[in-house]
This record gives sequence, C-alpha cells and structure tokens, in this order.
Amino acid sequence: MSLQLFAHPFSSYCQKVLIALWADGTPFEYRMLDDRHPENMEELERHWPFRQFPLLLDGGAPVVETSIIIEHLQAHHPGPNRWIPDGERGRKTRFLDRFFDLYVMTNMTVPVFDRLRPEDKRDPYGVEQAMKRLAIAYDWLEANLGDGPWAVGDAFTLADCAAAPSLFYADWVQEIGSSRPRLAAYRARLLAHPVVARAVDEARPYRSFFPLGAPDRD
Ligand SMILES: N[C@@H](CCC(=O)N[C@@H](CS)C(=O)NCC(=O)O)C(=O)O
Repeated sequence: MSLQLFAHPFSSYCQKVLIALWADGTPFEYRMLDDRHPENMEELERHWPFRQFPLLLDGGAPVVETSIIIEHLQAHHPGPNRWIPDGERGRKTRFLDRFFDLYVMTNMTVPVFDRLRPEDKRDPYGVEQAMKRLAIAYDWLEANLGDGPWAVGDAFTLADCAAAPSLFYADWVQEIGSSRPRLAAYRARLLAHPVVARAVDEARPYRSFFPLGAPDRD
C-alpha cells in the first residue's frame, strides 16, 4: 500500500508527522503543497475541505489529524518506534501530545496568524491572552516534565513528535528563557535529535516567510 503525505516543510504540524515517518524509515511520496504544485492542494481539498495539512493518503484513503496519522502509522506501517506505548505510559503520552498541540502550538500560532491579518482586523487582546497562556504552558512544563531524556522517559514517542515543532516555533514567539532550564534543555535535546534536525534543516529555506521575523539562531 503506497503512502502519500500532503505537506509543506515549514509547517509545524507537517513536521510532527515527518519526524515519525523519518524516524521509522517509512517510505512515502511527498506531495508538496506550494505554488508550483497547485494540483496537490486541489487534491487535498477534495479529501479534506478544511484545507488543513498534513494529510496522509494510505492506498487512496485519507487520514487526517496529526495524532491520528501517527497512530495510524503505528497500527498499519509499524517501524522501530512505538509511538504510543501501552498502559499508563501511553495515557501520559497522549496527554502530553494534547498538551503540546493545544496549549503550546495553539497559543504560539495566535500571534503568528494575527500578523497576517489586515491591520484593521487584528486582535491585540487575543494575542495578549495567547501569550499569557503560552507562558503558563511553559511554566507547567518546567514544573512537570520528567528528567527525560524524552517527554515520557527513555523512549521517543508521539509526545516528542508534537513537542519538537511546537517548542521550536514557540520559542521564536516567546523565548522560553533561562528561568525555565528544564524546558530549555528539553527543547535543545529535541533539536539535536537527527530527525528533528532534518525537519528544521528542510524548513530552513522558508524562514523568511515567518510572519513575525525568524530570529538568527537554531
Ligand atoms: N489539528 C490539526 C491541525 C493542522 C493545522 O492547523 N495545520 C496547519 C499547517 S501547520 C494548516 O493547515 N494551516 C492552514 C489553515 O489552517 O488554513 C492536526 O493536528 O493535523
């Protein structure tokens, strides 16, 4: 069964799935979502009218939502990584996956997308609230992350796939800073992981598109 991933290298949610595919060495066709391949976005929209990505086609059947895509890969195209462990560790993995998507990624994207709005449609109060919530998420992680090396102990899981792109970009929006050494060290460990480093490198040519201006680091 052939796998196709509709994705763009600069997209944080696409990186989440690319990290899992690359870490498992799972072969797939990369369906690039850019101006040079309008047919890819057209096909994605036929499968998923929300036009959100990534989208996985497995033998022609669409799979959407990054956590579900990774769960699908584990079930139908297993590799060396166990993305969602069994039992209590699995529940913690799912919880942290939700945490990184809903409390880090979501709040990180508010100021980014606000900047893309016409000036008279911007929402400074919404941005302020999202920045506050992002700081609360950082503080929660600083207090509750284990000693690692990964989100749920020694194994690299779904939670780390979600953590890597969300913390990568969130730190650009609001620095984690030296007052949160445990979280800063976790982000650094993630960026040093070979498949995360690959995701960061493949996205590097697109940094000029970051609406808030990409910092000169990472
Ligand atoms: N909950 C979705 C979020 C996907 C998502 O928001 N993707 C972004 C790209 S990083 C997107 O499609 N943005 C375009 C849009 O929302 O119109 C998932 O986990 O797959």
